[in-house]
Amino acid sequence: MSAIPPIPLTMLAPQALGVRTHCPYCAFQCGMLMGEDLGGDLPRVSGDPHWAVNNGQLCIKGWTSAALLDHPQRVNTPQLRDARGEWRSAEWEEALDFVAVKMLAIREKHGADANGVFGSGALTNEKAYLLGKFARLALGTANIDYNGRFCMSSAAAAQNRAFGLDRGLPFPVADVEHAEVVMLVGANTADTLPPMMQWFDRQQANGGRLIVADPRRTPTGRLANLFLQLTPGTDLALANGLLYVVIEERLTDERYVADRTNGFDAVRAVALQYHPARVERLTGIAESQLRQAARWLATARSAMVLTGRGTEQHSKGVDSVHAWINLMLALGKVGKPQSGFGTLTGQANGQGGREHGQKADQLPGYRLIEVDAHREAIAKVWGVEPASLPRKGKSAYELLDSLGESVKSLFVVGANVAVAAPHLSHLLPKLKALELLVVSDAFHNDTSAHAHVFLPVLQWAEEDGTMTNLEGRVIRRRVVSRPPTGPRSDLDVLHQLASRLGCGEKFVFRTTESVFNELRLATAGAPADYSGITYAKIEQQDGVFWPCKSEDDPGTPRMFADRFHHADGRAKFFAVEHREAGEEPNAAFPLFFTTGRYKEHYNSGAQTRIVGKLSSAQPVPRLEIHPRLARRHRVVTGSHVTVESRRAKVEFVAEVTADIRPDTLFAPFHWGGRAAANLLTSGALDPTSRMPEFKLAAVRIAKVG
Ligand SMILES: Nc1nc2c(c(=O)[nH]1)N[C@H]1C(S)=C(S)[C@@H](COP(=O)(O)OP(=O)(O)OC[C@H]3O[C@@H](n4cnc5c(=O)[nH]c(N)nc54)[C@H](O)[C@@H]3O)O[C@H]1N2
Ligand SMILES: Nc1nc2c(c(=O)[nH]1)N[C@H]1C(S)=C(S)[C@@H](COP(=O)(O)OP(=O)(O)OC[C@H]3O[C@@H](n4cnc5c(=O)[nH]c(N)nc54)[C@H](O)[C@@H]3O)O[C@H]1N2
Ligand code: SF4
Ligand SMILES: [Mo]
Repeated sequence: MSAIPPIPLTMLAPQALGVRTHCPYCAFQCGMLMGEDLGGDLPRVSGDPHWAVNNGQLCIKGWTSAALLDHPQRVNTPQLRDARGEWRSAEWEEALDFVAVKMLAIREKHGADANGVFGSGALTNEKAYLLGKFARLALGTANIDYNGRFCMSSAAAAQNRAFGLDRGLPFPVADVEHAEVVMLVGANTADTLPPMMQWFDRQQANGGRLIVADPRRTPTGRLANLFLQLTPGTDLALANGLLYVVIEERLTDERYVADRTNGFDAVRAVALQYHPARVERLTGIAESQLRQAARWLATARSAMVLTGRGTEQHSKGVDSVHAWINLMLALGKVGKPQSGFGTLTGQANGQGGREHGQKADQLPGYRLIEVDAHREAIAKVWGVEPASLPRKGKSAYELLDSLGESVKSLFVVGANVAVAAPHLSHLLPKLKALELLVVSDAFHNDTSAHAHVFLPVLQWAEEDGTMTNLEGRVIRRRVVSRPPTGPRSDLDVLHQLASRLGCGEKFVFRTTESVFNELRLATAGAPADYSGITYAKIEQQDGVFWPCKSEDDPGTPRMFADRFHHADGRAKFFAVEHREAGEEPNAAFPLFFTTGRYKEHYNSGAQTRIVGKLSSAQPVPRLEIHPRLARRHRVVTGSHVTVESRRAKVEFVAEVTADIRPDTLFAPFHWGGRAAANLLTSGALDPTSRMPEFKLAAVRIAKVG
C-alpha cells in the first residue's frame, strides 16, 4: 500500500490548459505554464509571464525540461542485480524487502551509523524533511548528508556566523533593478541563471553599474562595467584589499558599524595589512581597478555583493565569504534598501534543502542536532525521546570517504556522486566496496552503475510539493503530467522502507500537504520558521518568504532592516586572512585548473545529457586555454590535450580563448567516466563548512600525440 495514493487523472483534466508550476532544475525556479494542450505545435512548457521572478523567460534547460517526462530511458520498474550482475526488473515488494533486510543486517552487525544516506537540494521540502526523519528515526543513523554540502555550505556557514541566519538572498531578486552598484563574485549568471540577466539589464538601464570578478571573462563578465580577472583562489585577498581602500579613503559607515555590528576593530587591523600593492601581487588586480571598485561600492546609495560558487568552493570558502560580508558591513549596506550581501543559491531547492534536516549537523528549521533545546523540540514533534536522536554525522565528502570502511551501505536520493564529488579516483573504488548501494532516481546515472538496487521514482511534474527558491520564497510544485505506472514518490518509498524497519507509524501521510504541515510544526520557533506558511497562502500570495511565524504573518521578503539574528541583534565581523589553497601551482604542476558550468547542462549532466537538444548543443567538455599558453604547447582549438593533477590525468578537446587567464585552465564538470573533471580535483576541505576545493587544483598540460 502506498502512503500517498496517486492523484486521479480526473483531477488533472481541468488544469490541462496550462498549470502554473516551476522548472525542475535551478534555484531561480522560473515560473512555467505546463499542459498537454498548450496548443498544436507549441511546446508543452512555456514561461509564466505572471511569475515576478522570471517574467515569462526560461533558459534552454527550462524550455526542454518536458523531454524528461516521456523519455525512453525512464526507468519504470524497480531493479535488482541478477547472478551475472546485470539489472533485472523486480516487484516493488521484492526490492523494498531486499533493501530493508540488508539495512537491518548491516545495523545488526556494524551498528546504526553503518547505514549512510545521501540526499539532495533537488528534493522538495517535504522530501528533504522526511529523508532526515527517515535517517534519524527509521535507520537511527547519524550519517546523512547531501549534495548541497558541495554547493551552498560555505556561504551558509558564513551567513549563519555573521548574521545569525542564512537565507541566500535576504531580499527579492527584483531589488537588483534599483541597486546602483552590483558586484558579482565568482558567479556566471548569464549561463547559470539566464533569466536573472533581465534584472541586471534593467539595473544598468537605470544607470546602475555591474562589477564582475572571475578568472574568466564569461558572458556575464562581458556585460560588466568593471571586470576584475582575478587569480583563482584569491577572492579573500581581493575583498580585504577593497576594505583597505575603503578604510584608507574614510568611506566606512562609522555610525552603522557602531550601532549594528560587533568586532570591527580586529577586522580593521587585518584589512590594513592588505595594501593595494600586496593585493595586486596576490590577485593580479591593479590598484586603479581596486580603487575604482571600492569607490563605486562605497559611494553608491545602494550596493550589493552577490557571490556564486567561484568564491565559495575553496578550502577557504567560508573565510572568503566572511571577507565579502565584512566589506558590506563596513560600508553599512546590509539591511538597507536595494543593498546588502547575498549568495546565489544553485539547486532547485538548494535553499529549503539546507534547512530541513538532511545535513549531518542539522534538524528541521535550521536547528542544530548538537543543541539540546533543538533536539528536544524535534523529539517532541516526532514523539520520541531526545536521547534517541543520533548526534552529528559525517559531512558529504567524509561520508563518501568512509564507504566500505565504517559505512557499509548508502541510500542515494537525488544525487550523482560518481560525477559530482571531488577526487573521484579515490572515491569511486569506495563506492564499489559497499555492501549495499541503493539509488532512487527516475533515470540511471553514473552512480547507479555501481548500485545493487534501483528504485524508480516520480519526477517533478508528476507530484506536488513545495520548493524554496533562491530568494527564500516558498513556492508550489504542481501535478501536471500523468506518471507512468511503476514509479513511486520518494515519500512513498520512505514510508515503505520505514515500515519494514519497524518505524512505519511515523511515516503515514495521506497527502504531501500533511507532510508539509508536520514540517511547519517542526520549524515553529526555529530559525527557518515555516509555521505560518500554508499551501493556500502560497497560492494566494505567489509564494511566501520565510520566516513566517503565524497564519496572519504575510512572510518576510526583506531581512535585517532593523536587527540581525544574533541574540544582541548585531551582525558579527570575522577577521580573516588570505591563505594558500589545498595545493598551489609549483614547478611540476604549474597551472590552475578550475571548473564550472555550461548553459546547456545541469550539474552532473544526469538529466541534461539525455535531452537531445542539450547534448547536441554541448556534446563534450572542452578545455578552455589562453592563446599564449596554447601556443607554447602547440595547441589549437580542437587539439586533444591531457590535463594532469597529482591524482589523475584527463583528456579534453581544447578551446583556445583569450577570455581566460593565461595561468588558468577551465573545464565543466557535467560529464562522468574518463571525461570527469572531478578526477582532477582534490579532497581538500574547508575546515568549517567541509566544502571541497572544486574551484582550484594544480595541474600540467600536454598535447596528445
Ligand atoms: N546551466 C546551468 N545552470 C545552473 C547549474 C548548472 O549546472 N548548469 N547549476 C545550478 C547550481 S547547483 C549552482 S550551485 C549554480 C552555480 O552558479 P555559478 O556559481 O554561477 O556557476 P559556476 O560555473 O560553478 O562558477 C561560477 C564562476 O566561478 C568562476 N571561478 C572559478 N574559480 C574562481 C575563483 O577562484 N574566484 C572567483 N571569483 N571565481 C572563480 C568560474 O570561472 C565560473 O565562471 O548554478 C545553478 N544553475
Ligand atoms: N568540479 C566540480 N564539481 C562540482 C561542482 C563544481 O562547480 N565543480 N559543483 C557542485 C555543486 S554546486 C552541486 S549542486 C553538485 C550537484 O551534483 P549532483 O549531486 O550530481 O546533482 P545532479 O546532477 O543535479 O543530480 C541530481 C540527480 O537527482 C535526480 N533527481 C532529481 N529530482 C529528484 C527527486 O525528486 N527524487 C530523486 N530520488 N531523484 C531526483 C536527478 O535525476 C539526478 O540524477 O555538484 C558539485 N560538484
Ligand atoms: S534559469 Fe533555472 S529555473 Fe529558469 S528555466 Fe533555466 S534552469 Fe529552469
Ligand atoms: Mo550547486
